[in-house]
Parts: sequence; C-alpha cells; structure tokens
Amino acid sequence: MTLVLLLGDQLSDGLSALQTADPAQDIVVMAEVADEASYVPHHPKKIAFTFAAMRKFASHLRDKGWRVAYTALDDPQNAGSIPGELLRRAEEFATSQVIATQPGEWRLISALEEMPLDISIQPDDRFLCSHKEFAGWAEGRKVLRMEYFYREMRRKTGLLMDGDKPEGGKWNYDHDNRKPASADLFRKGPPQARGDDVVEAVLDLVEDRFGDNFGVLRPFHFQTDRAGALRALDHFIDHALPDFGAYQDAMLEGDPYLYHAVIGLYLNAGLLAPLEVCEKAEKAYHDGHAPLNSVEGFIRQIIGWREYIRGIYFREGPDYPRRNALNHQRKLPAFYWGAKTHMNCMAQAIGQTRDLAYAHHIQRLMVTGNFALLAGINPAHVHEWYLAVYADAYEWVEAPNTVGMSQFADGGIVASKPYVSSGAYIDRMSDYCGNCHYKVRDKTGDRACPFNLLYWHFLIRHRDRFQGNPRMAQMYRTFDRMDAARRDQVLADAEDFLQRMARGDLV
Ligand code: FAD
Ligand code: DLZ
Ligand code: SF4
Repeated sequence: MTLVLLLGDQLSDGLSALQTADPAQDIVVMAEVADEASYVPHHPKKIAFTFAAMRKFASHLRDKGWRVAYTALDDPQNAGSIPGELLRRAEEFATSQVIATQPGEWRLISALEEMPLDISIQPDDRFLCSHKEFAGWAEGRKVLRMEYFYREMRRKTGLLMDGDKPEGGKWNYDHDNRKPASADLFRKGPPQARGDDVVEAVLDLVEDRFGDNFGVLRPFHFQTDRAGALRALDHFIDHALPDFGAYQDAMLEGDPYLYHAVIGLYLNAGLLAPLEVCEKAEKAYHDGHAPLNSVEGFIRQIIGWREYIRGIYFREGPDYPRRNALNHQRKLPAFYWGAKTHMNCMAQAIGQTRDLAYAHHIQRLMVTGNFALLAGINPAHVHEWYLAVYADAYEWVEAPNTVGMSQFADGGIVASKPYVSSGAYIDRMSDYCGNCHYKVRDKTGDRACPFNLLYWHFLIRHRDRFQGNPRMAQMYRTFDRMDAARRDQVLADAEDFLQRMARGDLV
C-alpha cells in the first residue's frame, strides 16, 4: 500500500500522483497544516480558499472511490507540517511508500527529498511545457525572451494557428491594447459564490486562527470547487473576454476587476487546466464572440507568460527568490500592510488587495511593484508581501514575477529593462491621480508626485548599470538636459521623501 500525497494546489483529477496510484489499495493523504498556512502571513481569504477547496476535493475523491486520510487544521493529532503528517500517516498505515507530484516550491521539494521514506516524486504535468522542454528551448540562448518562447507554445498547442502561420498574420496584437477605461460603464465582475456549510466552517476556523493577518476575510465569494471555477471561466468568456485586450492595462477606482478573468487562483490550485481555458477562449474568437486582439492577448498570458515564468523558476534554482541584483535594502513601508498613505494609487491597489486578495497585473507591476523598485525596497521583503497577499500566489509563479519582472533583482533574466515609470504612466492608465493628495504634474516640491521624484532617483542611483541600455538612454538624456539646480532639487526632494518614509511619517 502506498500513500499518495496531495497538496493544497494539486486539486486536479488528472494529477500525476493520482494517475500512478491505485484507488483500490492506496491512500490519499491531505493535510491542512500550520507550516503551510504560515510560511508567510497569508491573506485570510487565501487560506480559506485553500482549505475549503481542499475539503471539497477530498469529498470528490471519496465519491470517486478513493480512501482519503484528511487532517483538518484543528485536529489534535495534526503534526503541523507536510513531512510531519506524512510520517504520522506512514506509521498509521504501516508503509514507507509515498507517491507525490512535484511541489511548486523548492522549500517543499527539498523537505520531501530529505524524508526517511521511499518517496517517488512525479513530474507535475498540468503544464504545457515540461522542465526538459524549457531547458531545451533555453539552451544556447543569450537572453530568454518570453515572446519567442510563446511562439513555440503556439506552434506546440496549435492555438490560434492558421497552418504554420499565426492567426491574422501576427503573433502579438498588443499595439491594439493598452487603452484607459471609462468609469461610467457597468461591468459585471466575476460571479460571487454563495457560502455553504464547508465554506462557513472554514471561515470560522480561519477567523479564529488567522484573523489578525493582513486582509479582510468576510464577505468571501471565491469559488471553491471545479464546477464553480468553470462557471467563473464561462462568465469571463461571456462577459469580459471581448474587452480584455483593449483594457488590460487600465485601472479605475472602485472597479477592481475591469475585464480581467480572476481565474489565476483556480488555475494555480488545479481546479482549471490551462489548455481548456485557452480552448474556450479560442472558440469565442472563432464563434465571432471576441476579437483577435483580446483572445490572443489572453491566451498569451496563459501559454506564454504563465509557462515561461514557471520555466524560469525551476531553471534558476532555489536561491532565485533571494536575489538582489540592485542591492536594494530599504524596509517595506507599513502602508503595504494597511497603514495610511497619501498616495492614492497605492491606497487603491493595497486597499483592494486587503479586501479581495486580488489586484490585476498592472496594479501589481506598475503601482505597488513600481513603487517598491523606485524606492529601493529589499526585494526579499517585496517577495514576501506578494506571496502573502494574493489568493493566486505560489512561489513558482510569484517569485519570477516579483523578483524578476517587477524588481529586476535577477539582473535582467525576465525583464530586458526595469519596469519603472513616473506618475505620468499611472495618470494615463487610471483615474487615481485626480483624487490624490499629490500632484502628478509637479516634479518638485511638497506636493510633487512621489513616483516623479523617485523615478529620477532610481535612474541616477543606477546610472552605471542602465545608461548603456538603448531603451533607457533617452531618459538619461532627458535628465541631463534639465538645468543643474532642478536636477539637484529633484534628487534632494526624493531623498527627503525616502527619509520621511523610513521614519514612518505619513507619506
Ligand atoms: P488575467 O489578467 O485575466 O490573466 C489571465 C491569466 O493569465 C491569469 O489568471 C494567469 O493565470 C495568467 N497570467 C497573466 N499574467 C501572468 C504572469 N505574468 N505570470 C503568470 N501567469 C500570468 N500571477 C499568479 O498567478 N500568481 C502570483 O503570485 C502572481 N504574482 C505576481 C506578482 C507581481 C509583482 C506581478 C507583476 C504579477 C504577478 N502575477 C501572479 C501575474 C498576474 O498579475 C496574475 O496572474 C493576474 O493578475 C491574475 O489575475 P487574473 O486571473 O484576473 O488574470
Ligand atoms: C497555500 C497553502 C496553504 C495556505 N495551506 C496549505 C495546507 O495547509 N496544506 C497544503 O497541502 N497546502 C497548503 N497550501 C499550498 C502549499 O503551500 C503549496 O502546495 C506549496 O507552496 C507548493 O506550491
Ligand atoms: Fe499615484 Fe502620483 Fe497619481 Fe498620486 S499623483 S495617484 S501618487 S501617480
């Protein structure tokens, strides 16, 4: 008899460990454990989503004939960690044989490898690109650009292909996208799941044990099983996909979802599979329901970015989350954890993160990420924050997005140049600046937008590294053309802002 380990983000019928096992003899081991629930201070909604989805998946497996040894967090026997629970179950069922699917985090992979049990770790084949395939693609390339990887994935899957040519003649339709959105339209947003007994019991448990973590637990409207996740996907395809492309970079106060899918948490937990999601989107294009720029843009996020990011995480190795190429050492300011700030864009992005465990890509990249990079925050702290606060956050996907794409701490593996901008970008893509204490057009002075000040501070403190980058040279020329007194003033104001922020003043 063999134990089949099933983690909280492995809730898929087709999981490799389940495929290898035999329901007539083997026992599935699932456990809600303190270690997993607290390696970062997860948002309470994320913990509730994980536990509720785990409990429902365990029932689903039992209905299919599996024996499941499930440990709830408040079980007095709970050993508190995945290895601890495996050992306990191994003793209980008198076996040392374990099958697992490779976890999505180096921490757990090494914990399993070090166990005194006979563990067979199967590849996680819920992705389109295996580690070997990614290594083959990366082999011999000087730079690993997502765009070229993406084309391989299009060819491999046949998605949006017209023979061996891309549908419509182009691989990428981003130049039709990036429009600001208008606040006066009604948008449906994702469907709101109603609670049930399983969810209510989990919410009480999470409130009791993790109620002090950053983040609002109730109301809780995430889907927690595959049927619900499929409903959320269909709802997105029907109501939002047609406008996804055009408005994917837009940000609006009071409209957290715009035309985004809000399915990252379901994909990453295993309730949805990447190919089925893309095939539904492709069908919407062929049925004339959604335009090519939207469908191509959406499919690129999933078979391009998501797979590429995972490839980078496993290729770069366990030290990746700790990299700090720009040697940034400042502490993460308290306003990331909910303290007040005068910066409206930050208050909006962080406020909705606190309430919903969700922010869309541009809020993560160009508001909270941009600020941390400009201000020189230690990327390890930034990484911890992103891993904690989003319902879709697991290290394999969060770390390359944060440490690589957003903080440039990998020295330019994921991003060819840092994603930094002044307030002008945020003003163009959102309605945040109109309601802000700061003035987005001011470049110096008390009310100057901090993104404007810090933008120059960042470029100047990293001049040696970035001046030679052809895509950044223009920025340095612009700075050098300012008169000397103004240049000094901008940098002095930026320095003053950073000092006030470090003291914990309200900024
Ligand atoms: P949509 O915008 O509707 O996109 C559809 C899907 O495409 C997403 O659900 C996701 O599965 C995929 N996708 C889009 N962009 C990316 C990307 N860059 N990397 C991987 N998949 C992508 N995504 C996570 O899944 N988990 C994370 O922990 C995470 N952390 C991030 C941290 C930072 C600093 C940044 C800049 C991005 C991060 N992302 C992360 C990527 C992206 O922001 C989220 O996938 C997306 O916002 C999820 O919302 P959605 O489902 O509405 O996505
Ligand atoms: C995120 C999470 C949480 C909050 N809790 C558990 C848990 O109690 N038990 C479990 O098996 N998995 C949990 N997870 C998901 C794991 O942290 C995830 O499997 C690893 O980080 C690898 O991606
Ligand atoms: Fe953000 Fe600056 Fe705009 Fe205020 S003025 S919302 S700080 S970009």
